[in-house]
Amino acid sequence: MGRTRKTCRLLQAARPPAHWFAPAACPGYPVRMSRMPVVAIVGRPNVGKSSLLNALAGKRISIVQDMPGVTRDRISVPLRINVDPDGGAAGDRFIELVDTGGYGFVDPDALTEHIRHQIELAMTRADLVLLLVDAETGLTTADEQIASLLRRKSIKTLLVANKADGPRADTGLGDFARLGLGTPIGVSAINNRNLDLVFTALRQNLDLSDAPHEVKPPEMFLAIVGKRNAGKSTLVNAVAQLYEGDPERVIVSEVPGTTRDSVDVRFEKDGHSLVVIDTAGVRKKRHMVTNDIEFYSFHRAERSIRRADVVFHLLDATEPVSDPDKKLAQYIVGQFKPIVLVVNKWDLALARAREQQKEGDPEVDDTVLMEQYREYLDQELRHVKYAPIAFITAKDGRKVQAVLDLAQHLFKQATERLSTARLNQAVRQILDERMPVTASGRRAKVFYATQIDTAPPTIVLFVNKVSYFDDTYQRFIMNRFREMLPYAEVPIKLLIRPRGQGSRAATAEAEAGGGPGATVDAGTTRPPPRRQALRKAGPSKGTRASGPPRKSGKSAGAKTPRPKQGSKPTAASHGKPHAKPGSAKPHRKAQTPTGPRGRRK
Ligand SMILES: Nc1nc2c(ncn2[C@@H]2O[C@H](COP(=O)(O)OP(=O)(O)OP(=O)(O)O)[C@@H](O)[C@H]2O)c(=O)[nH]1
Ligand SMILES: [Mg+2]
Repeated sequence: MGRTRKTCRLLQAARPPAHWFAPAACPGYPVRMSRMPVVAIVGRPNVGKSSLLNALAGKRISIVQDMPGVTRDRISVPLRINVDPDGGAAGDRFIELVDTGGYGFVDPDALTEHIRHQIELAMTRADLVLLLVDAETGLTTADEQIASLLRRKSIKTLLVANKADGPRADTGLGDFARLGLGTPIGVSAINNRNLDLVFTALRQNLDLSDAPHEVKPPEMFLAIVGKRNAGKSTLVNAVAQLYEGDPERVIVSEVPGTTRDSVDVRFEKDGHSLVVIDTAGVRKKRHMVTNDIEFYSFHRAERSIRRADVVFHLLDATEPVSDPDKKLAQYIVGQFKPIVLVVNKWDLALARAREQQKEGDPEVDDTVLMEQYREYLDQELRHVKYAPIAFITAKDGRKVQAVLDLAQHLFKQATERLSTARLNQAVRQILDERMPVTASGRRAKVFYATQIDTAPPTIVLFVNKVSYFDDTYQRFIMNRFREMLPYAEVPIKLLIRPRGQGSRAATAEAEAGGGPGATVDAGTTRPPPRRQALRKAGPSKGTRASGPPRKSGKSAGAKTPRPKQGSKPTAASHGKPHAKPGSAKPHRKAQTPTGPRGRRK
């Protein structure tokens, strides 16, 4: 499958098309959760800030580990506070609760300054800070330093002492009054002790009159995944710069493994919202098992993929595609998520190619270099050939809006629902082009096709015998679906079912994550409405029983020769074009310029 012309146009567009998620008219104006009062949890390392955030939110949002320095970025979550004395839903108000890194933590990865800067950003942007201290350890100099910093900056602060697991612990809390912030509320985040007192204090200390009554679920979750140092956080910051004028939303550094937790960053515009999820970078599993945090980070990254509507797989243009990249792409495909292969650091790739140019060589051409890189990716990531490829320079925000538009475009594709008539027409045409070959020579029949779900588009074919539709033939159907239906660049889930197995059972299976060819108990057996096979088996005039699809009609010329194997490193990865600029063969072409792809919005 080739990337469509529409996609290319989107990526090359100097000005992105106007749509709901255009950048704020007034960059710099904070639009994210704008009316939500912000409460930041601040404290020295390992006092239980993430545990408190999780306990208040009632969900595991932040990674909790019994060691300092786990949280680095600002992790934020909307928190519901009820202001109705009877607890009625009309009294719901929402605030933004922010978890921060440990203040004063000396990070072994030389990120101390970055972490401190993020904490200070959280403090200064908050309407209220919860200064968290440790009731077990008692008052420390570090607590005093933070309290004095908050006082100096005139930040409204509420003192909370964690690890006060019972009334006995409360007796020692008076000592913390020396911080000049009154006696702390003694809580236990892990035992949910006295959380109601924290909620009461929040109600008393925040102006909730303007706080929103509800937080609508975002319209799209966009996960950014990839190897360590590929530039994921840089891309998140580029988006934050675009929409909020905030280029420092998450920590960026050349230290591999900077991001540990998955960080949801919510952007809002005109009542529409998007959540971009920054994730921890992946690397070879054998390097990871020794380290608990990395293990959690990796699983949180995988979870982010499962939560996402669209996934950006970031690739570093200066590095070859490696095993973790392939496994990651496989995982994304296995989850049936629309994926964009986002090639980042294109500035460096181009600069490198130019540096390595020899005298007399033709000028390095950006477009040719991209074409070569596309070919390289087609070879390296064969199972995601349908995925669009985008080239960006996250560091300076180049093509960032275009790639966001592309995400939205894929989201629309994945959520498109087709009429049964249109689907059956497509299936009929596919069967006309090529029938399954059966070992027994018996006729394969499709009685009926129906779409039972979107995101991923899930199509069930009711057939006379499932085994007649082997993997090769299913791949053929999928490829043809991609050409004929408006799902050119997103994964499609195809289920082959025996006639009589009702679509409700198939739906149940789809929900349970059953893959193509999996069987379900035929509990519900609503007969398909059409008894007649869509196409009578056996080759008929103008059809072939086996072999490659005919080059007929719109599919003519559909197949583009596969790039040669083994022509490994790309122009971009090693700065050396593997074909002379200008000689790059055109990449697989859009199959049907006037077909469904051309018709896509
Ligand atoms: N030249 C150039 N450098 C970039 C670009 N994007 C990111 N970088 C640099 O690459 C390094 C890593 O960037 P990060 O955004 O922290 O990478 P990450 O993928 O979030 O890394 P981890 O969180 O460690 O997995 C930083 O030094 C960035 O400045 C780019 O488009 N061009
Ligand atoms: Mg990062």
